[in-house]
Amino acid sequence: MERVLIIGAAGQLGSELTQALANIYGGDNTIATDINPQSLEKLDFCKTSVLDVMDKNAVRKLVKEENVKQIYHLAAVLSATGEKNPLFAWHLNMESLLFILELAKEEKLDKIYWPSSIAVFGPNTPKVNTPQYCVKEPNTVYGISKQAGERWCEYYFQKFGVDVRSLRYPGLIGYKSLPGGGTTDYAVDIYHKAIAGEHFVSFLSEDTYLPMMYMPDAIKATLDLMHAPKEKVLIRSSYNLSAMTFSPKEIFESIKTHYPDFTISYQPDFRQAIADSWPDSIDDSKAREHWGWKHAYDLEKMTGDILKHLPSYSF
Ligand code: AKB
Repeated sequence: MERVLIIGAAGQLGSELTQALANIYGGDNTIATDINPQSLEKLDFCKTSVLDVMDKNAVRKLVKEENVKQIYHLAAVLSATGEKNPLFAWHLNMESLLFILELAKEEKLDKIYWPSSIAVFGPNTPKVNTPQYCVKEPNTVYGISKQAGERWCEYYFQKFGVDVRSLRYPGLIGYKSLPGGGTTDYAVDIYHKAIAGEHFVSFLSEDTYLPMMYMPDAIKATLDLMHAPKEKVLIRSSYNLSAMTFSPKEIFESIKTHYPDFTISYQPDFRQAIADSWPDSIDDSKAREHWGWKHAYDLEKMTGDILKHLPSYSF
């Protein structure tokens, strides 16, 4: 079995993807790394190591010593956090990707996974059913770094044959980790407030529609893409990916059917402008055509599943 390295394994996507990878490759062949030692404790089903992706020597050493063949590079500063420290976000998001791509080239690694985002789109992008190919003028540092990252991925594939694969995730919603500094993370927090019996204050207005996806679908899409035969992966920048779209009002209403006393109010802040620059919905027909992508969860099904599991989930 190939050795798989996950960088940023304890994050929102990482913790669930790491479990799925360990199920496939085995705990001994799955190496979960994160900069935060404590956060690795919950990943005791596989090998773990504290790692700062900016420490190039340490990453290279680990890859060589452990005979790593695939890297899932998930460490990144997300949209809302990025706006608070743009230069740091650019530095971390870009430098780390370029280094991993170089390492993949030098060490002839088998495959690299790197997540992109709907943040690559901007205010001049068509908002509804946003196509794979269209104007992209992102106006957040996170979006700019993802757009540049996509170009670098395609470049390394075309010039050096690095087998790098990527998805433009919509907002990801899971109950196994806490919100992580993203604009779409209100849709994670809202479930926690509902089960705690608290009032929810939304930082987006009631009618702000954003593309969203439940974590099991995101994990499935990632693994489907990574396991697709090379010749089926025809887009080497990043694939549009979609499951559902809803507004804060609609997710609130879906929760209210289970928690009738739940209440919400709206106080848009700086994240409203970020959300307004992103699409309402995404056309992911290329992913469906090329490697058979199909989602399973809509809003109602996701809410039912989260409210069934979150109350007894321990962090
Ligand atoms: C964010 O909100 O920053 C992320 C994303 C859409 O990439 N969840």
